[in-house]
Order: sequence, then structure tokens, then C-alpha cells
Amino acid sequence: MDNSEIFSKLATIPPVFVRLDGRAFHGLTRKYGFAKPFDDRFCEAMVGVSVALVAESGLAPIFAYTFSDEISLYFNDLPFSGRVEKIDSVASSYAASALTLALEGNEPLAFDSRIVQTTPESAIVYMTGRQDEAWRNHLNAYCQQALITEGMDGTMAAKQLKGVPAKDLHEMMHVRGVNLAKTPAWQRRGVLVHKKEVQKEGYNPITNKNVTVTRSMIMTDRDLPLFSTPQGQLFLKNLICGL
Ligand code: DGT
Ligand code: MG
Ligand code: MG
Repeated sequence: MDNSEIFSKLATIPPVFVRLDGRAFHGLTRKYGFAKPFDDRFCEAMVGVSVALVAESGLAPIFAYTFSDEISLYFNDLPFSGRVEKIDSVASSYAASALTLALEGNEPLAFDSRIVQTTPESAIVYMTGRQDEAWRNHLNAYCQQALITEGMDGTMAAKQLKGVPAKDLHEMMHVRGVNLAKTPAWQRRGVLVHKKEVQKEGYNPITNKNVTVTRSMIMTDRDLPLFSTPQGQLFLKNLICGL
């Protein structure tokens, strides 16, 4: 190995999150003409990328949590002996090509990638925080779109909404006839892709007997609980600690 590859041995230990985020996706969403504030096709493409990362990439995260243009992957075991450069580059390039294919795109796109060092306990806090961010993003996206529809330019609308408390954003849409507590759950709370062990009945032709086999299935949950509630915390505990 060339001695000047100074970061190649930088390694981490699990558990970690790897968070991928679309690079300059404001431009990409414009180019594809995605619906505002939320586009079903874009969300489904991001869910498809999350499924591919969990099930087919060979990276083997335990689950993926996605909203907007980001995906958080949770790892209990790390590929590439935990080497940071390898994990970040392979995860982000895999996601970029999977999304290009899902969108039937003909131009390159990119994700950035970062590693978030965690513990099972702080993983619960992290997931609660990302879902909070999904909620804030959802409030902001609806309000921003409302102001733009009413004639304000995007920069001005963003400026006007900066620092406005959540309850005022809620009220702002309420007077416009939109109840932000009733929008689709995937927009407010994000989507989870995870593996689940299921028991299946099978038949063994060699022994001529029925057998029960354990299979790992990929589940996509678009109706998640609110992670900050006791029910949500238990849900996360089960997911992260298998309790
Ligand atoms: P970055 O991450 O700093 O390179 O820059 P961006 O532009 O990717 O910014 P970010 O990640 O903070 O925001 C995500 C962008 O993706 C934001 O411009 C809104 C857009 N986006 C996400 N989901 C949707 C959607 O469903 N519909 C539309 N029209 N845009 C969306
Ligand atoms: Mg982005
Ligand atoms: Mg983002």
C-alpha cells in the first residue's frame, strides 16, 4: 500500500449509522419535475433504494430509515472491517446508481455519506431526532409551497418561515384548509425498511416431511408510530435491541 493513502486504515466499530443525503437535490427535484411539497414517485424511488441497500447491496445494514432525500442505515456488524472510506464510498455510490435506475435517469446524481458513531441507547435518541427532523421538514415544505403558490419567491418564503414555531406553521396551513396532522404518515414520519424473521411451512422432498423454516423478509413500514411517544420508544427498542 502507498504510504500516502493516509485515511485508508481509518476504521470504526459498530454500532453505527451511515447517513446518506442527496447532493443538491433541490436541482434534481426541479429537473425531474417532482410534485411539491411531496412526490409519491420520488418517495417510492428512495424506498426502493433503501430496500436495495438492506437486501441486495451486500452491506447488510439491519434497517434503513428514509425521509426527504436522506437515508439512515443502522449497522450492528460492519463491512470492510469498519474502514470508513470504503463504507462511505460504497454506500453512497451504490445508493446513487440505485436511485438513477429507479428514476430511469440519464444523468449522474450523487449522495454524500457520513458515519454516526452510536450505542443501542443513543441509536434510539438518533432515530427520534431524525423523525423530529422529518416532521419539521414536512411542516416547512407545506408552508413554503403555500407561500410560493400565493406568489412569493422561494428565497423570500424560506426567509419568512425561518424560526417560526411549529404550532404557528400548523396554524398557517389550518387557515388555508390543510390539517398537517392528517397528511400521509410517510410524509410526517418517514419510512422504515427492515428485515423480519418469519416462520414458513415447507416440504422436505428427501425426508417426505413438512418442515418449518425461518426466512428473513424485507418489510416496508409507511405508517410508523411517533418515535417520541412511549409506544414509539418501545418500537425503536424492539428494532434496535431486538427486545
Ligand atoms: P445538499 O444536501 O446540501 O447537497 O442540498 P439539497 O438541495 O439536497 O438540500 P437538502 O438535502 O437539505 O434538502 C432536500 C431537497 O430535496 C429539498 O430541496 C427538497 C427536495 N425534496 C425532497 N423530497 C421532495 C419531494 O417529495 N418533492 C420535491 N419537489 N422536492 C423534494
Ligand atoms: Mg440533500
Ligand atoms: Mg436532505
